[in-house]
Amino acid sequence: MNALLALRPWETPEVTSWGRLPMSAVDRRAGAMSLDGEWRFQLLPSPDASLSDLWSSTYVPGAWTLQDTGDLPQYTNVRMPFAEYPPSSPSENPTGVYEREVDVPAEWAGRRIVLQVGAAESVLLVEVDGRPVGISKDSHLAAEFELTPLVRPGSPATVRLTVVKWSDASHIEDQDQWWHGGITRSVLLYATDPLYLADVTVRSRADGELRVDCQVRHGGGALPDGWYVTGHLDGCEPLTQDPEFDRLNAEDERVSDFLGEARILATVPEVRSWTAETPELYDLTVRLHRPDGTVADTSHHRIGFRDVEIIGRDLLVNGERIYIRGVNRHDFHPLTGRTVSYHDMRADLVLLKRFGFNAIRTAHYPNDPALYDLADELGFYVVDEADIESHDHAHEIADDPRYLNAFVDRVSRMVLRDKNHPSIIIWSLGNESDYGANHDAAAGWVRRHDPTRPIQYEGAAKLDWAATDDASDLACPMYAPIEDCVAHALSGEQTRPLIQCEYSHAMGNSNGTLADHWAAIESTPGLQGGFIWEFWDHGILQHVTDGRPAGRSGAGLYDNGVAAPGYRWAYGGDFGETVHDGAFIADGIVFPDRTPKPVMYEHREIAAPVLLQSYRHEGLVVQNHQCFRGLDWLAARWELTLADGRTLTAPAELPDLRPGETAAVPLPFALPEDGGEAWVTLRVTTKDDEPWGPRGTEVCAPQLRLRAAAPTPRDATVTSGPPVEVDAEGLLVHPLLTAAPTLSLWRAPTDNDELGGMAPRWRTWGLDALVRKVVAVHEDDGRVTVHAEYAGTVGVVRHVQRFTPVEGGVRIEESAELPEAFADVARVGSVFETVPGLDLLEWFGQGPWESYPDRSAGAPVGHHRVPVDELFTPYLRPQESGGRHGVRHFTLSAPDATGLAVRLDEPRQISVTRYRATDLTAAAHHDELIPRSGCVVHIDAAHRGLGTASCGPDTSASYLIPTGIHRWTWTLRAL
Ligand code: IPT
Repeated sequence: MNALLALRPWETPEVTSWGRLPMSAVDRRAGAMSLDGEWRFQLLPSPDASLSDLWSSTYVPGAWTLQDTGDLPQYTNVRMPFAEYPPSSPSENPTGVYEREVDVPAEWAGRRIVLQVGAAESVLLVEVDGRPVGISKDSHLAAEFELTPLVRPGSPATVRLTVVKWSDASHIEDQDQWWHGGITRSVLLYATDPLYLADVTVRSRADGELRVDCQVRHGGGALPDGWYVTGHLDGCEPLTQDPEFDRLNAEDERVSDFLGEARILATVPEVRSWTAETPELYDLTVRLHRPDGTVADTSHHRIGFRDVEIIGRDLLVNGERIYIRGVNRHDFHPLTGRTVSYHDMRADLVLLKRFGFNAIRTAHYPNDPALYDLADELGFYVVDEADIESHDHAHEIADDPRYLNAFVDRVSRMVLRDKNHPSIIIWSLGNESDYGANHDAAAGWVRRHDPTRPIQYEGAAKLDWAATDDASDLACPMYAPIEDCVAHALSGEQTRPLIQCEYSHAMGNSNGTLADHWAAIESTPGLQGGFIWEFWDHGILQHVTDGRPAGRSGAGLYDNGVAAPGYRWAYGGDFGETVHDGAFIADGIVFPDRTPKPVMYEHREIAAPVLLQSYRHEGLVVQNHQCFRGLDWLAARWELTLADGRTLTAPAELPDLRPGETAAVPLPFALPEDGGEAWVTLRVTTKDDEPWGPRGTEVCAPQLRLRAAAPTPRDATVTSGPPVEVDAEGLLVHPLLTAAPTLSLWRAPTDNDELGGMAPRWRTWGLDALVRKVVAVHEDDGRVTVHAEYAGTVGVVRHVQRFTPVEGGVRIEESAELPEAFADVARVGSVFETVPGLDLLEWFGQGPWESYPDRSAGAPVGHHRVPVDELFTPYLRPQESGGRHGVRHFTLSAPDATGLAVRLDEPRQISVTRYRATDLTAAAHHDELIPRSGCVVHIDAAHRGLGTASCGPDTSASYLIPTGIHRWTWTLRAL
């Protein structure tokens, strides 16, 4: 038996590693030999099981749970997937054994040889040629082992990596995500000189001050004399070692015999400082020289000069108060799980940049190292979070001395790895692990090692946002109602910045009131933003027939958020798990293929670098809504939208404004007298190529209303045309409709409706199956009035429809009286269905993307046209989708321009889809939906806000539907 296994390290939390090298910020990826690729593989039922002679193969890096090994992904949120208490793990404990031969290059003779395993979950045991090498835990940080005495350059060595899936460590890796097993980041082998740069710590301030601290170790023990370091920073004079701080040479009495230290000090003149808006980076090369001047080791860093500090209750970057327009991001890919490529990470960040995000919390563990390089380069503020979440057993573990070592180990190794990234402005001690002495120990380590950055930990700060003596330098609540945040900021008690670590839960059709959050944040000193939960819908691409994950072969089998026929996006329960948390894993602002959800446009507008503030005295007020940049990187064009269908454009000259400044600019159009309602939009694009978007990429489109609609004259009643026809049930008979307009109070419950408790209530009230009864039908003068009752289980809605013939069609005046028993319903409105063939929706109202009453800030008013099939947003679990807010009129037409036209009495919420609300309610996955050939059209007198009640606050009271009488009027005409 493997000697390492005999120690049962998977049930020993005190053992965080054995034989593992210290973590360091010296990046050895460049120049290393990659061991990625196919490895021999066996999946054992437990770590104690014997190996057989039967090897298969599997790809590294990659989760074995996605590679047809028999072990599948499982999704649980808070609860552990097994019943054992910490530090125990179940006896059925899949254990992957990876093996391959490695040809150690002959030219590495005399060098120090190191194996790096990028990430393995959750316990890694390393052997070379049958000899034990080391152990490591922490599924999201690399582990390095020195192989020098074990391998012979020029000869092959057999490397065996054993990965135990469940362990004491699983109990502190209980994050809200899929459980996988395997080696999820690259494996590599590298060589250094026996004397090497063991660590490099860069401190670079916004005023150009640079300090580089180098640690040097000697593989052979004592440090020889005469070694020195130099540095090179682009655009600067060569950097030399600080003579006052030479701990490399034995003549210096402070020198230690096994650890050398040297320091470089410099001041960079006219430094270009780093911010997320201006990610200015400098290339720093640190060289370790032998006494004869030759170079023994080199370390490259892309550094940024910036300051981060907290003064009072403000978090400042380079002395400026910033806003955190953040998102929580997991390492995720729909085919490869937690294995993500550089290319994919770049695409994530580019997309976020295009939609105005400036911050990332690496929820809930240190991400792939390349993520931070990209954040430095593209410009993001990062909260780097340690791999600690003990959610299910949080209270017990936070003070459990057996886990003390693990807490400090995980936090300190993250800081040691990542400390030189300018993007990282805050360290996070982890997530949802209560608060105990183990956190204080970790915080103490960080405060000593890196006094240049604040620490946050939600679990500490939540006990008292105003405390000053806990492990968190910020109050960083999750899902706090905005009123509570405002009240705290106004209370006079606030002691530290308040930035929500999670807010606006993006599960399904969600993120209601995001704009209201931001209105409060930007008008309340003490509030600085937050991180939306979360970036990804973690849907795994799965074969529908046999439930297997598509794995790496599934590349390209999805488009626009939808899986190809025969595939679907799996969520909890779809791999046959009995213990799971369903679709709670699908709560991102992008689909599993990174297609943006409509909320992204909402965010883009909220985060706009330019705002249109007001329109007065024939002029517009433009504001620079950034913290550091001018507007010179942007180009713009004015657009005037008139109700009569015209859209005029004019070139725009953006004023020269510093951050926060405003300027009045003349209205670029003479407003036509006759145009009715009028809106001006500033279409803002990038002026030049940006690293995240080519020249001409739309950045925002702020809009202002210039003129309100004049009251529309009523269409004259006609008596000569065809009479209005209703059937025996009092239902309108119309050649273009296959289902007459009836009253609807039901929407296919959103995840917020379900988990927030509204939908269960609506079902109890019978709103999904109201029983309609005609009470009376009157005809007078060509008009028909139908009185009906819609009965639920606890109340009856009286509904009146009055049909009046008008030129070319019919006017429909409706009223519905909602009894007190139906307080807070999903919608009040009409629903009807059309004949097939009407495949294009054109409307005047907000768009073009989906919008709802409490999520409509990012959808400008305009004349929009979208094919019906593209109106629907394919949320993973089907639900209310595809709504358009503020619609004044619309047409639904066939290619030959026939069809129907609807004019509304005032801007209303509508939706046009291929699905009835009941179709959507009945389906669990998008692929189960069968589109109807006609359109299902909803016109709502009132539509409830979306809120975020699946995890966090519901919508606010102003977006709820009052009881009492609702009235709405619309006309229906044939085109
Ligand atoms: C919170 C978690 O921190 C996050 O990981 C995720 O689970 C999120 O909620 C919901 O999706 S914890 C929650 C119980 C408030």
